[in-house]
Amino acid sequence: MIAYPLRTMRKVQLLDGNWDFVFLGDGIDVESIKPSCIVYDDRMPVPSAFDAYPSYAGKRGTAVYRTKIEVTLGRKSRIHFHGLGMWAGIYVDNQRVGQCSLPYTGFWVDVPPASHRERELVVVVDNRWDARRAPLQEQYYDFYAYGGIFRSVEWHEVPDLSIDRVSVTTLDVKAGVVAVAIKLLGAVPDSLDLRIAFDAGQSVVWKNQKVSDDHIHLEVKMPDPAAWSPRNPRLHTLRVVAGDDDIIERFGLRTVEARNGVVCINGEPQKLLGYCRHESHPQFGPALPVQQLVQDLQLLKDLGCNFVRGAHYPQDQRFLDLCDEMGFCVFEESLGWNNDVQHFNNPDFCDAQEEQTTAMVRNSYNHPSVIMWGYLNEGRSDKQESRSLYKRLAECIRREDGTRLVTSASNQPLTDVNYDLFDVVAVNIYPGWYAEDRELVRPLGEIVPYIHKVITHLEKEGLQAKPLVISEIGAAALYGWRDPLNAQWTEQYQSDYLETVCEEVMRNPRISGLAIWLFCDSRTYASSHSLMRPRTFNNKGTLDEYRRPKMAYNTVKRIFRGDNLCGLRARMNA
Ligand code: ADA
Repeated sequence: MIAYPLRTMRKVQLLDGNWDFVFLGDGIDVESIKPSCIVYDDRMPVPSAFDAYPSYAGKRGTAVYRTKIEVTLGRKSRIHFHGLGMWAGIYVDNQRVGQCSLPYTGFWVDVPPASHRERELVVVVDNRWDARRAPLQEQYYDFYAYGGIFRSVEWHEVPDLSIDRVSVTTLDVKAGVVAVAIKLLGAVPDSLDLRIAFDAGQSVVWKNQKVSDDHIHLEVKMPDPAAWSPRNPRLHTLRVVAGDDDIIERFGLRTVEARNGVVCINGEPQKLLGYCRHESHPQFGPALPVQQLVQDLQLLKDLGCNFVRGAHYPQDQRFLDLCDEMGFCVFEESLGWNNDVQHFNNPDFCDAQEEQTTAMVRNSYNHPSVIMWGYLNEGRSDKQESRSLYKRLAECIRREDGTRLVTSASNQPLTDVNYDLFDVVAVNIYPGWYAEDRELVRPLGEIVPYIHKVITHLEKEGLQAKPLVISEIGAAALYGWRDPLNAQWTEQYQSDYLETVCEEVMRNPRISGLAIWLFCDSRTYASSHSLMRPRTFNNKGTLDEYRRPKMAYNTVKRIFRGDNLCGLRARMNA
């Protein structure tokens, strides 16, 4: 397994490696494909975004990946896809066994047993725009919509009764009391004996546990509890054995709450300082090797960050494991970008939003690093028509998880009609970049007054008890571009811009958090939508796409590493 949870009793084969591959082009009806008729003419690694590879760069159409695997005779199987894009149909031995229309989302596909040992897995992926087939992704979104099997694939052989997932919820940090919800699959009995062990310790038998709605719920006091916090990210494991199956989950003991406008972890105020980050590399697209994930987090640590906003889709579970270990706080969100009334009124879009948001929360539930859920980045939340979907998604998250903060990054900070639905007000603002006064050279003077204007508006709306996170703010700089004007696009302007922003955030206790747009330059659309995006990259990275630091790197680092908590403590205790 590439990430938690682990399994030790079932046979699991990691299918990463080189698969057969063919790109079929743009003329195919994916529903009429017969896997047995496909001729493969290339090889492609899994994971990969095929269109990040030079031979397929910029191509939109249908591509097919194929591999073969030897399994145990007579065993049921489940395939775990950790995430792909934009749409996929999945076939085993020429039979369609599943499909996925939720880019970047981890999901499972059930495979019936067969009377032969060798099984053929074919994944038909399609990266064409199609509002029905893949309603969550649109061409105008400001990040490149790749196609392919972006994340790992695992083949699990499962017994008749298996453990689907286990969710661990902190009830008491000091005493180490947790609620454990075990979700079963398959031949589920009315009651069941379980074995449970924390941190690879002695296992305890829980006899005859009642199953209701495929779940067993326990409240457990664990031995030797240690709290998780960003400064001291202590982790625990929990192993559950049910029949012939087991699962090892990793979790952290911690609480998250919003108190007097401040985000608190275990009752301690936090100033969240960090970046928005795309899963992006010019050579791999969103299929990043673990080495890159670690390097990105090391760079963020060096910058003095404790906060990452995973823009704008469900995160790689390996990345979240690393965030758990390294003490980052994460804002994870489902896929959306500037969606408008035509989306809010489209049942396919709304259902897919709910499906993806539910899957995101379930997949990431046990990561202590995730402290905040979001959705519909920059949707038209100034319009009344947005309310029903915004409300539906907030309710769906709270139904799945009542322990974390709910928000949505808004670019309508003065007119948003949905603030009442959130625990945290998150605003995306670009004063001094998309400047009010288009005649000014270096409009840095717009930044602080605009931040104050937003704060005054929130006070007027009676929202002072909700923490305020600036979930995006930033300026683009072309790597290496220095110029006597020091105007927009220069490294100097970006550095001066982020200096102004960071200093205001550090000195202002009303601001609970900052996620600068953007960690590193990231590939965006290649069509004429990109006329504001030189090189077809979003260039607001503090590092370029190869993670080379721009001038702003040291500026942000100097400021983030200063002290910022005094004001917050006073505010929290007010
Ligand atoms: C928005 C959006 C980002 C990016 C940014 C920008 O706030 O959420 O994805 O497009 O603007 O660079 O303008």
